[in-house]
Amino acid sequence: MFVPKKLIVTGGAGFIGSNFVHWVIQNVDDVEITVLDALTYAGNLENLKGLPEDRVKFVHGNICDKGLVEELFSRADSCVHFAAETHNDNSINDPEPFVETNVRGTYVLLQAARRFNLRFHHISTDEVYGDLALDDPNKFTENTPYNPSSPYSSTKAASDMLVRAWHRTYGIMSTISNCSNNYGPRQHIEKFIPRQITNILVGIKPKLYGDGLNVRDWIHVDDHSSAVWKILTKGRIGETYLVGANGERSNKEVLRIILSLMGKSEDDFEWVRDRPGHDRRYAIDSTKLRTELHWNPTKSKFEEGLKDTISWYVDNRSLWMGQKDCVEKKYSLSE
Ligand code: NAD
Ligand code: TDX
Repeated sequence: MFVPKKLIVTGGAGFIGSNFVHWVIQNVDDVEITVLDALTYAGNLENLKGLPEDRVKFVHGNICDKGLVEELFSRADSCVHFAAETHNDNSINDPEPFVETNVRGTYVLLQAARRFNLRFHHISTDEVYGDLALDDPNKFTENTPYNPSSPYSSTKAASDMLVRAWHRTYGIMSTISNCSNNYGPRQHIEKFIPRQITNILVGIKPKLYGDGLNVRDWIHVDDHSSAVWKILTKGRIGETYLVGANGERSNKEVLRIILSLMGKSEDDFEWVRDRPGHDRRYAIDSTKLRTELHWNPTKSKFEEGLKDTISWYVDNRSLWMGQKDCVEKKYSLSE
């Protein structure tokens, strides 16, 4: 078992990274965290509010900055790498930052992990496997061939390949996890669930792409965090673990639940143009993680999780209100 004492969390001011830092501080003693985050449009220092200053330090910087990364890695024993450009729609409009951060940024971190012999956990996505037909009885497993569809998922696939090669060639102490769609507090309002919740709150109709039948496999962000901690501390070096909570739902189904929980008619939404290259369905088989590392999700009641998530956006308007106009203006150019 590996016991992290000085952990670097890249992208820790974003959605999943910040929830992971909160989760670790609540659940683990004796570990100090340094968050390295460039505070792009997706990062927000408010996401780290309330954390103890003696255990969590924030460094404003870019993962592509080799000097800074080496300085931080020289004083740490481990790194969980969340930092990325993460939104598919943005990657279709402008792929360049995706190549820079997701591919080159991961390369810079790997070189530093190699030099300072850090335990390195790479956060990735189920999207690297492409998509499944709605009636396909199979789910993604660790052995599914890579087949990414979008500029976003192709750069995540490339970063996974770098991690695998750096393990095999240089022997770095790495693991990879590929997780399904996360939901919960602190997610950027460009993403599906928070976009629809905040649309309803400001009086805009929710927007459904295509025919609304695309399926995503939803997992609560806290369950992702507990899985990452298991893999970081108990995972076998060089291995990949898929993370999922059997949460398959069509987009239309999810939107109807949100509308109903927010006291609206389930049909009170608008159809908009489909995303180019839109993946049809994702589904994760997480048997390896469950049997080998005895991980189980504890927040599988989707309606309950959604209810809490809606409350969070209602209670934290000041965190997203300033961005709402800008996000919707951007969408209106392509919808
Ligand atoms: P996010 O967009 O909310 O946050 C990304 C964070 O990374 C931000 O704080 C941003 O400022 C930071 N960042 C971006 N470029 C950087 C750079 N060059 N240097 C330093 N920091 C930089 O993303 P998220 O949804 O929390 O996703 C986190 C990770 O999880 C990503 O690697 C993503 O691919 C993966 N993932 C996400 C999901 C999901 O459903 N959101 C599912 C599976 C995997
Ligand atoms: O307004 C919308 N209407 C809509 O129907 C938006 C923003 C999305 N959608 C659809 C597209 C997808 O089928 O909802 C689904 C979810 O969309 P996103 O929130 O953009 O997520 P997705 O493209 O599935 O990717 C997410 O999960 C995997 C994350 O953004 C990635 O970072 C992660 O790797």
